[in-house]
Amino acid sequence: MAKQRNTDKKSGRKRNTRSPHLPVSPSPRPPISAAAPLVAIVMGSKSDWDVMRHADQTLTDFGIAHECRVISAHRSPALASEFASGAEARGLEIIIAAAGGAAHLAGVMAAHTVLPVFGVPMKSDALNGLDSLLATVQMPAGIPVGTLAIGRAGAVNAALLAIAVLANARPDLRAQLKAFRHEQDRKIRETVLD
Ligand code: RP5
Repeated sequence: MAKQRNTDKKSGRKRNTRSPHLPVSPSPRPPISAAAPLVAIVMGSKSDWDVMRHADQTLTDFGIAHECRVISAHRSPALASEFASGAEARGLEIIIAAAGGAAHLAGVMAAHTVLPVFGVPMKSDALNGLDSLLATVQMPAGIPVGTLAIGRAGAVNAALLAIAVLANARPDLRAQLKAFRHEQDRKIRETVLD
């Protein structure tokens, strides 16, 4: 990637180096593009990546520092617990967890951290993702998981929801999110059917 100027020539304000058109807010919160990831996208298997890459892309489009990795609640339970327990200390603010079938990953993440956890149920071969949806959404009271739609829509919306949460304390990000909504609205209004 080409090196970009970190300061806006006109205003003299620091630039967001991942989204160069956005000035970095002088917010006490870490800047959106801090080297340390603000959002983690974890998934139970590499087979989930084709869907979860849409969450990755959405966060990238908004210039959010994030990390993506495979962690299984069943196949690597110690790693799952270790990752979630250490997430807050590493500066993460939100965890997006995707899993299919007996989809316990989001719940296990939530059990080990007070950070917001958003679950994305993966479409399964056996039950088309209904199993994943119910396993993710039916958390007992006390340990919340915000559950999104099955598959790609859930992956994109988990990222957008994470952005909405981060935007509460980051005015520039909120403006970016509003511009995104405005653009969607414009496209719908301008849609012409043959
Ligand atoms: C879950 O089991 C994963 O999240 C994935 O959706 C599903 C199937 O995993 P693989 O057998 O494809 O690795 O743990």
